[in-house]
Amino acid sequence: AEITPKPEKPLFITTPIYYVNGDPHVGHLYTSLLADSYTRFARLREIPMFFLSGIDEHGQKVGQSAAEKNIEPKAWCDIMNDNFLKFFENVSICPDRFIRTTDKDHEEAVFAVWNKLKANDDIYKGKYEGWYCLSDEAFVPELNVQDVTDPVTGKVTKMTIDSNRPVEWLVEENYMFRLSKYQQPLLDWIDANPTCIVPEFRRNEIYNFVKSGLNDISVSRKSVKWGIPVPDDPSHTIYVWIDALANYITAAGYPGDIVHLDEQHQICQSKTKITGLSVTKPVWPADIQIVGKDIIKFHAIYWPAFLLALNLPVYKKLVVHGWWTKDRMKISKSAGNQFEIPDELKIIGGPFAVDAFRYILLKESNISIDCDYSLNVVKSIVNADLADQYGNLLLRCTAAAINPAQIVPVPPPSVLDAKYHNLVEVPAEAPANSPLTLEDLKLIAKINSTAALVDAAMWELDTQAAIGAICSLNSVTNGYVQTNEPWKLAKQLKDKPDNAEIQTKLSTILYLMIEAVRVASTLLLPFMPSAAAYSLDRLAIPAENRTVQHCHFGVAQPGTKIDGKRDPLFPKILETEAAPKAQ
Ligand code: ME8
Repeated sequence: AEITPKPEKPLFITTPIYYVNGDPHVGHLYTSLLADSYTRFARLREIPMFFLSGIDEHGQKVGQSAAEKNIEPKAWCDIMNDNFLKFFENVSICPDRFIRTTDKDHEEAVFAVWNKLKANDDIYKGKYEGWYCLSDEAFVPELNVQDVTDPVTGKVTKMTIDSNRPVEWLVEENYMFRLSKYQQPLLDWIDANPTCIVPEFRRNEIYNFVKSGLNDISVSRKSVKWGIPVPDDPSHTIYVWIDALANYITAAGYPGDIVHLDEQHQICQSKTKITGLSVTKPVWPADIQIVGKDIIKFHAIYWPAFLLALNLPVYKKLVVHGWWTKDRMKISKSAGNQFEIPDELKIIGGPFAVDAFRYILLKESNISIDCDYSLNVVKSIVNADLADQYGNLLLRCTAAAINPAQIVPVPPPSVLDAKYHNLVEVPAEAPANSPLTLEDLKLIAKINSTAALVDAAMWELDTQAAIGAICSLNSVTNGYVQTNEPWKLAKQLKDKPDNAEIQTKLSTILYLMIEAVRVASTLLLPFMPSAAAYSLDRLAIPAENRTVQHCHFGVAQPGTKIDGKRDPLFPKILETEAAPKAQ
């Protein structure tokens, strides 16, 4: 398979901006990891990227959290901003801009959005009377509300059917947005863009929902003080979802179209920073907007409608993923079933626990499913993929018992022939006049075909398939090492140092192993940035050779000194460590 061609403009990728009514948890981490690994992969392909994430600071929900702590809302948001930044940095998530909805340029963009909608008569003054769900910060139609009886107290509460959260009756004079006017334009947009919402079943859901009819929505709140005031009518604040969704165009420079970045917007200044960003071309429309399925309606209906009303192009693709669950229940702040990530990192242990954790989340889930988190999952992935396979392969390439010279070995020139750089189909017979066997060619073909598989999968944000392709390379390499038993050859060579045949065989096998581990490590950089870079350091691969372009056989420089330390990358998790904690 060919590698997908490079796009013309910088790719703009976004995550939702997270509410600061509680600390970040694994759900936020997962969405951000999808964006971070995609960005890192694109950069390995030398594609310019603009990665945006941030926090959603306004609204009743955040305002209440601050009130409960007896802190001014802005001061509370400052504390939470630091928590989120630290969290991101600790897990090597490096957006180019980390936006806050209290940022000055955002407030100006929101004013501009409001004024334009108002000037176009898309906003009018009306009255909202109906249900409001505080947890979702959403107005809820009657059809989506049900009575839920508490089995113990017998108390009846009105709850949303979708998210199973309480609602309250709200009567307010509000500004309304003419969503109904955009029903047909939305249907036309979905019709014309087969991949505007993925997975496809979500696109179908949205299409049917829009088709069934859209009501105008309330876009201001009178009773909420913690928000951006409505221009010329400060007795209202702008509904938190208009404010929040606009963040994506604020970062793109709205009402202009050029990205402005200053120091305070950037995080990960330390060792984890990926690359400096220079954006001189407009980045809007966003190429990929990633969200969880809980907020699909806001992103697949309201947001495109606002964009159409603003006369801006709609994003190219909305990627909607499922939930991380614990015992099949969505992990969330309100359910209180989130776990402490540092505890999980302790269980994983070793110098690269963060990398292992990133790898686990990205391998175990894909965007179409809900995924249950458990210690068994953690244990099996760490032990099988990372300790037994990948980590062990690195040790074997660099171990003195197999590689006593501690160099990238020097195989005969015929092994390094350029014709093997692109070999992906194994010929029927082994080549004449070459030490390469059919087994060797199979491994070379595997090395050469893995990058294209990872590339194709990452383009679809299928981290599970991308990591699966790398695992498959590692597994083939492992099989190759088991079959060829290079440690035996090394032992024989110790006894007969002048035996040219053994020498050739060992150097060829070892060279192939190093090439396989080098390519696997390069392709693992997006998922495990520190561990993979460490492996490449051990193999003395220069920084300029750590790109997708170099993910083919024949790149490692024979004779280069390597680093044969013996510490394992990923210690195995023992049975006792993974046992469920005592109640
Ligand atoms: O909704 N599994 O913020 P939020 C997977 N501020 N992903 C999860 C998850 C889980 N259990 N829990 C949360 C908001 N997420 C708004 C967004 S955007 C303009 C405004 C992730 O803090 C997932 O991406 O409730 C979900 O959509 C998002 O966090 C919700 O974060």
